Amino acid sequence: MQLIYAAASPFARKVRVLAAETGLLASIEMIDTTVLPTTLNERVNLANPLGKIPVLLLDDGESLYDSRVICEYLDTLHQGPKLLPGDGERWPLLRLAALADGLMEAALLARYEKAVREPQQQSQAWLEGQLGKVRRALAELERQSAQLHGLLDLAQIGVACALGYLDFRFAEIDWRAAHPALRDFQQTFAQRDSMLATAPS
Ligand code: 99T
Repeated sequence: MQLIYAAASPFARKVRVLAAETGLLASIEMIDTTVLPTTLNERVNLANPLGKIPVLLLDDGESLYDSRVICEYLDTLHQGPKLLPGDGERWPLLRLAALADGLMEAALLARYEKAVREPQQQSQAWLEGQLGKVRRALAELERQSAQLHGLLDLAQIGVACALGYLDFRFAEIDWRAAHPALRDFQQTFAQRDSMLATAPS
């Protein structure tokens, strides 16, 4: 298998952390790339018509996207404890993972607004709208932080990658001050080898 990824992508980081945590890293060749909504990337477009990464290229020529699907697929390939349980815990966990993904998506749209659009095209209302989603997601993650303890699961990985993305692209947002439970969670989680090895730079 091959994973098309970018070091800056929190979505790809989720997959890379999951692969490391489940012992699958050795079976995945990592292919580093760069993507922007305004630039064609033929290799990515061929594998994913949406032109987004991560994309997992399977040995039979098929590809899998997006990060949620790839994570769920990889979770079927290892023998260890599953990161996406099949029982009653599944739905709250998936909702928490979706909240973390949504935080990343809103932050990414704000990032693109600032980094990709010309200054005269940028919309303050758009930026404020996306950052409002980030703020509300943080508040809800803080409220649900008790769910982040226990055996490793996909929600923990997603939340850690979302918070890491804020630190990477939005260092000016001091999310730790108002979210002490998330701060404590991240302080511990970010020390895992899988997180240290995938920290964006
Ligand atoms: O939107 C584009 O055309 C290119 N952007 C991407 O491919 C981003 C890279 S993060 N990935 C996604 O939006 C994937 C979202 C999808 N739902 C998933 O995989 O879960 C780049 C971050 C940065 O550079 O700051």
